[in-house]
Amino acid sequence: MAGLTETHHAVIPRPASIEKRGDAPFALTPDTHIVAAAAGEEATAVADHLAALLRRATGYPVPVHRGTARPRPAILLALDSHRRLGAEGYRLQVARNSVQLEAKTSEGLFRAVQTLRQLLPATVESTSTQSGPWTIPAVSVADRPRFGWRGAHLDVSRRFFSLAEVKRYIDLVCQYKINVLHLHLSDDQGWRIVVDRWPRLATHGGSSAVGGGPGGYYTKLDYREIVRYAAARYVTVVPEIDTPGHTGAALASYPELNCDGRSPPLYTGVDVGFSSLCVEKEITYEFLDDVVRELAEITPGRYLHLGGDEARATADADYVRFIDRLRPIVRRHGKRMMGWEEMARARLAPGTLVQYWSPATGSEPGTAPARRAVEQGLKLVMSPANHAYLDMKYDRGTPVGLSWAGYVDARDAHDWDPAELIDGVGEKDVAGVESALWTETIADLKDAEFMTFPRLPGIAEVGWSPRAGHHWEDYRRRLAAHGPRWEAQRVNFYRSAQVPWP
Ligand code: TNX
Repeated sequence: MAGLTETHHAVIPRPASIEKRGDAPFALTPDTHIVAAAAGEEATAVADHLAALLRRATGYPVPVHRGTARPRPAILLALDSHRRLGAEGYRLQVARNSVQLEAKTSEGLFRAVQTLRQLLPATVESTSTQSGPWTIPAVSVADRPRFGWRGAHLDVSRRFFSLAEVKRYIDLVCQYKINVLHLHLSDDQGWRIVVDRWPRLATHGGSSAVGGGPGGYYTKLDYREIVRYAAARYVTVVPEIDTPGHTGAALASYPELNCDGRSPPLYTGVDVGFSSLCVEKEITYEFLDDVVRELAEITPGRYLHLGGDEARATADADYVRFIDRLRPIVRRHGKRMMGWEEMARARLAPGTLVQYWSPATGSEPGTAPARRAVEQGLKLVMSPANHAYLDMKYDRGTPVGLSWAGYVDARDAHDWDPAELIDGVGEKDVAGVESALWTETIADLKDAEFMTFPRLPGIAEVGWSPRAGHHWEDYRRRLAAHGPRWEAQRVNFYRSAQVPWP
């Protein structure tokens, strides 16, 4: 297989197995039908999703049929419980007169659809009708992910992104089999979600942004719409309310949350580590109980992220006491906690997920929180800043971004292994990977796209593809073929000199 990958496909993440078959390609024509043989609404929804995508660029009718009748030529979606594919795995067989997608779940079918898209010409991604030919090479794919967690984090606090912008971000990242959207909903510069019991969080705390920008917030209806839109693409939303630091917007909204009873003004700078909830005050925990309850009510996913990073304005002992108080609140509302690596300083409940963000490796001091998490029997989501931070500049010339973790070019985003970075952290300790897009220097969605592409596909491949066969040379050739796909979608991507763009 290894020798073939370079020449016959440009699929990212690289499938576990993809082989060329001795058959002519399948060609989409005005007569192509989609058949949803799989019982159930969800699989039909995946078929409809594929049909909508194909109609857009081909202009063909692409009707969807339910049941087993099979008009030819057809693209067939089927659920097959006998196959050992796991929740997200799938098989995809392309022959001259049929395309078959099989999975155990509709989620697996959705992942298969993303592979199929990438086997079609790049112009299939256009939003207007293009001329074909619309051929799909005859291949046989058997695929399943290495890790169950492949997240994309988006900081909507430092900059607010509208509902439409968040949807576009979901649409772009789900093509790379990302299955988690981590929304950083609160920080010093902005609180972006309505909490009914504490309305000023949104109306005051959400009224600004970095640099004094316009701000904004999601109503509960908006948030539910994000959750629904993401779920339709098999992406789970993980909301983050950062605590006990990064809480300037909350402290500015309610004087009683401050130890001295006085609200600071809204913060519009880019410093970190100066704010803290008042650990001694009971009202802090009443506040957190309300926030966690209201957020849990509108979040179907099992995790709530409670931050915990850079709490430099909270004394060590206070930090541990704070997490001790937070733990039962999250449990009471039926969720599991997720936190940045610093949280592993405290005792955490079984099932808590710890997100590693330090660029430290091996047994460097910065890796200690990761080991503390593993010693507590917890799993890590890996977001090492020198590989997975999309707010780092690509190089000296990048017009936006930071560089505290160094420059991160396309190769850095792809050339790492989450199970080999840290001494004492192996495959079984890793839940998966996540990119992080902090937005202190990001003005708008165009900037966000520029920082996300072409790096996010590399991180997605680290999370999905088997360790064996992870080669930059092979990857960068596949990556190059995605340039035209992004052009067709009008994605503002960075033309890294490391990639042989066509
Ligand atoms: C550190 S990494 C932060 C964020 C900043 C980011 C900028 C982490 C958990 N916290 O507050 O936005 O650096 O790169």
